[in-house]
Amino acid sequence: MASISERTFIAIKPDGVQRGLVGEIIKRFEQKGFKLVAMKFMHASEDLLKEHYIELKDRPFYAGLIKYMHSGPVVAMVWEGLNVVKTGRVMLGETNPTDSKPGTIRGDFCVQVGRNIIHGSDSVESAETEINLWFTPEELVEYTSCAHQWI
Ligand code: DAT
Ligand code: MG
Repeated sequence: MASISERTFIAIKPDGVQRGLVGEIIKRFEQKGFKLVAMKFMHASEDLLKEHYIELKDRPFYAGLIKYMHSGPVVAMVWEGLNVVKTGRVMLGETNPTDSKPGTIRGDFCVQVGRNIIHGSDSVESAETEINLWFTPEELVEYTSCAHQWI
């Protein structure tokens, strides 16, 4: 059943940070009506990134993907709201920016799959796994958004 407290893990990748897209990306999630639950700016360790992308470990691009993700700081976030996992993926666009429609984050701001600026969980289950991997329970901030009743 759809839950208003569904959560997803979103990360702005090193190219998104370096290209000055942090504010633009956060703005889109705020304006859509999702609630920010956690956020940290960090240089992720290779171990963390390898675990995060463990399901892709046998793909030919895995090593390059880890190197890219480790090449600079990222912004790791948890966003909450009704259908946030699915809607978040729609907001991101397709994995390959070539297939991403204008209006999506990847459709608007990037051109190639190996530099696609943002990560978003692809299911409620993977969101839970990723949130637990990137954040401690104490880092998930509890508060009531004053916009909640209007959204
Ligand atoms: P997504 O990030 O849309 O969930 P994914 O989980 O299949 O896509 O892959 C994770 C990341 O790996 C993706 O954002 C970019 C990179 N990637 C995927 N397919 C690739 C490919 N064919 N060549 C290079 N990088 C690829
Ligand atoms: Mg994925």
